[in-house]
Amino acid sequence: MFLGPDPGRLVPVSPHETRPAHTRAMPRATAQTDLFAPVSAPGPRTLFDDAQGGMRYWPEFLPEALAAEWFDTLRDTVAWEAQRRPMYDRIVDVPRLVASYRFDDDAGVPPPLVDARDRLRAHLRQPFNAVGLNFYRDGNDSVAPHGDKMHMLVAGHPIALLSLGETRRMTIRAKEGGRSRIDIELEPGSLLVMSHASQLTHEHGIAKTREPVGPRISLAYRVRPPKSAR
Ligand SMILES: O=C(O)CCC(=O)C(=O)O
Repeated sequence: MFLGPDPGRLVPVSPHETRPAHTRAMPRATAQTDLFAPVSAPGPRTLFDDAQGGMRYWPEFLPEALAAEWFDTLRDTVAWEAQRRPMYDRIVDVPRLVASYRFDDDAGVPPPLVDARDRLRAHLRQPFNAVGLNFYRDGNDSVAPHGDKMHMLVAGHPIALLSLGETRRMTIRAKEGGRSRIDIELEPGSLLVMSHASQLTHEHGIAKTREPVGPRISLAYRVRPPKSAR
């Protein structure tokens, strides 16, 4: 359910939509969206719906002080990697730092990632077993529009994105049907949940910005297939 006015600055945009965001009706949740039913935090706001829950946003999933503490700890303790990847005929820098962990056991995993996993497992009732981290150092860092690689996800389980540090804008676009667009400001302590199905129908990305913006860390929790199955 989405109730305006919009304190989280959620800005759904469609080529045919002229009404202010807070006056627009949003799709009703289906019975199946109870899969994502919260047990604690208020909300969520529905960005769009599908048979597996669509995309939903909880602006204050984590207390502010805890989000700030986790940001500092992860910035200082994670072994961040600067990656390079082929693009056309060149090798280019991935425009952010990355890291990842699997929860086969919790040894060597920074405690905030285990705490966040446990909160998300309880909140969403999903068996998250892996987390990918992104560190956007400033407005020059970004992630190109994409959907997650389906063969690296267990079907039916959502992806949960926790945001720490500075707010950055994510743009979500439908792949077909007019490429309608949603811009959402991912605030510190917020949670964005994307259904498995939505990775086929929509792309999400964070563009570079010229606005002065400090660092942000995102934690993307997923249900990955067993390693032997890859
Ligand atoms: O930083 C974010 O919130 C998005 C990260 C993302 O799209 C990804 O890890 O695939």
